[in-house]
Amino acid sequence: MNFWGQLGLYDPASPIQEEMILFHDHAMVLLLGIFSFVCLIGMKLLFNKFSSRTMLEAQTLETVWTIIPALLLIWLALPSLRLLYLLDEQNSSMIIKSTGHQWYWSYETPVGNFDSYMIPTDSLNFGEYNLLEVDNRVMVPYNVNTSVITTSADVLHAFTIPSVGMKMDSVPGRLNFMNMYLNWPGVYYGQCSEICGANHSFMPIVVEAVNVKEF
Ligand SMILES: [Cu+2]
Repeated sequence: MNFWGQLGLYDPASPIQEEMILFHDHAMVLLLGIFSFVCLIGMKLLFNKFSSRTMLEAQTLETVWTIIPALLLIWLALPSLRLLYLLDEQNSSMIIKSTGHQWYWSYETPVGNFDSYMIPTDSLNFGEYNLLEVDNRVMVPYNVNTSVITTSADVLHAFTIPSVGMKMDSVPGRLNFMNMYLNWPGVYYGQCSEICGANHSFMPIVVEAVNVKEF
């Protein structure tokens, strides 16, 4: 949890999510910079008496206001491309397959196959999260490169874990891949992120990262 409560991004639990937060901050510098500049110019326009009725062209000014934004866009695009290719990186020692169903997830892992249903509110234990706990968590070793493959058995779903920086569509008849590398032991929560029907809100994802020896 950050200073703003739960308004901002989650604390990162994987190198990819750390990179995404850095890129978010990088883009925010540009965004706030342009916003402040436009505000400043707007104020200047309001409070001066200049007139340019007779001005027909200004070559230098046009060159400057074309080249500077172009450079700013490159400054934004290069780290964005770097992050895009980092997301595609695959060198996994383990593969987990998750299949979306209406309305639960099923998993195929090296240690067994199982279904994972949400625990209804009236059967929660003290301290558990409402609408986020499942009966069978996915166990994954931390500090190990894992691939998650996702697909769907019926309609579109989306496999998402915000603190790990994962979000990918689960599409019937297709396999989508993403690398997952967890920095620390812990329990990471996510939810289906593609409207898939009446109980879309009730098919959470829970990944538990454990030491590779326990695993
Ligand atoms: Cu859904």
